Amino acid sequence: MQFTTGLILLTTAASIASAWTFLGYPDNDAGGNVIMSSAGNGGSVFRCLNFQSTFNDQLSSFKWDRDPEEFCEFTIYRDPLCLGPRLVTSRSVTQHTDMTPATNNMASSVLIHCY
Ligand SMILES: [Ca+2]
Repeated sequence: MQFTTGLILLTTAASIASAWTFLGYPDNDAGGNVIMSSAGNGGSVFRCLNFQSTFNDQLSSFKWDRDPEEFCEFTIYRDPLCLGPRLVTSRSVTQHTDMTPATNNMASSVLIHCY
């Protein structure tokens, strides 16, 4: 009986695609081709993602999703290597947002932190 329950739990866990996903777009309302796509499995993560040089200073909107059971946050930075001013940061489970006029076309990197 306990063995069967364990199998069901494993199957359920495997069906969860990712603990978090971040998608970046060059236009508002998730418009244009994706310029940043990253996902991870949670646990302890401290990962800085630089936009490719082609897409530097292009970000106009993004989609963030995370598993409600994972404690993950993201921070979008103005400069590469997750340096410089923080443009957006959140621990929300989902956030689909346009950049503000003050932060549009400025992003160079994204920090993902799960703990
Ligand atoms: Ca843009």
